[in-house]
Amino acid sequence: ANKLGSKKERTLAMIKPDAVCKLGDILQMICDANLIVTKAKMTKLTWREAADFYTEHQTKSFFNNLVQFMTSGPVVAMELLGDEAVSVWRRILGPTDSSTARKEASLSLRAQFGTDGTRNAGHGSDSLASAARELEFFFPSTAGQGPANTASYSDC
Ligand code: RTP
Ligand code: MG
Repeated sequence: ANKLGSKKERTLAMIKPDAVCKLGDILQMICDANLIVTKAKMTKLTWREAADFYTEHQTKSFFNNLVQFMTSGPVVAMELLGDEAVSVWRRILGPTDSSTARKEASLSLRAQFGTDGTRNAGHGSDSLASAARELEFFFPSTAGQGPANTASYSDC
């Protein structure tokens, strides 16, 4: 924790295929929440990659629908950095089911851009441990990655 008692964290945010066209609005929400984008990548997941990413859900009834959806178009994966980034980004996303999200007072990302319980616009790591695994999934660490991307923000 820093002197204000807050914790800088990194989390993996993913814009799912149904919301990639809303990237501009979503970046604004990230910015408004005082999170910064330190890595970003657009990619189309293969069936195997999506199944591997969501391996904890492989026995769930919705698993096939989920993988089908996640491979239906490109996704945008981002590393977000900020105070309590894991929970802050989850709060921006809102409830898993977009219909539930729309019943809440706050206009979350899923309330605005999601459709239902599966097509729900975004993903966020649910813990620091998940964040470490999911960041490694999209942004594998290699030797000599160069200077931290955060440095550039002071010139921006
Ligand atoms: P995520 O992992 O994508 O950030 O979402 P989450 O933590 O809010 O929800 P989780 O339980 O981890 O579920 C992962 C994703 O599976 C799809 N899903 N479909 N009943 C359903 O049809 C159902 N339940 C979950 C959603 O895309 C959910 O985000
Ligand atoms: Mg989850």
